[in-house]
Amino acid sequence: TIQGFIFDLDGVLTDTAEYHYRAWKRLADELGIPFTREENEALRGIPRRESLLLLLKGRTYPEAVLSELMDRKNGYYLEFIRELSPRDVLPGARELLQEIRAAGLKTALGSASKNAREVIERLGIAELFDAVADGYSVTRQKPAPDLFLHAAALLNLPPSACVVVEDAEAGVEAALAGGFYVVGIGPQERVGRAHIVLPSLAEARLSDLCQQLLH
Ligand code: B16
Ligand code: MG
Repeated sequence: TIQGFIFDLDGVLTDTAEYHYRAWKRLADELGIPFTREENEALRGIPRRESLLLLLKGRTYPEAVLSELMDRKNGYYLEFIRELSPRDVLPGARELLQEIRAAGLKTALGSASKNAREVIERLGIAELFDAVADGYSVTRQKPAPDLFLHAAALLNLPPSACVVVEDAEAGVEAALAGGFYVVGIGPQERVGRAHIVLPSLAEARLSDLCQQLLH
């Protein structure tokens, strides 16, 4: 039986991908590296350092420069997310979180972002989580299952009793590798390996999800 839900943040509960894009774009412009919205899609769910390396397209820099570039991008990102408010929670997300808690099940965040706590505070949904696993929680990133296993451990639940909700291919793979039920948010080409695929959380109801996952 299902006793907990672990939610990815960017792309599932809110669309911070747009702000990540604008911040990376600004950095890329400063470096004279072409970077499009389409290329940004490849950074979905990918941690900061790996994202930078993808953006650099094989250009190499000393470690100290890489650190400075990551800090610079994060500074731009922090400027953008200052504008986040409860209106930026994606349709259906808050309602589903509330429904899960009202049913007596547990909720956790499972995000690769080091800014995850700040984002959920600004969205006004921080108090809807029993636990937070973020970019500081584990070393091995998605598609390794570590982040979700950490979140499940914080909830005191085995993976087999938890559902992971993810929008990124690497996140779906991470959840499958950990032995979780997986709900994929987005196109079949990206999250088709999940047990259930939905376009968004807009119509998602707890009873339907559980029924479809356990059938
Ligand atoms: P930060 P998620 C991910 O969030 C984003 O999708 C990805 O674009 C970003 O690079 C990553 O977090 C790290 O974010 O730079 O804030 O630590 O989808 O795992 O919630
Ligand atoms: Mg995501």
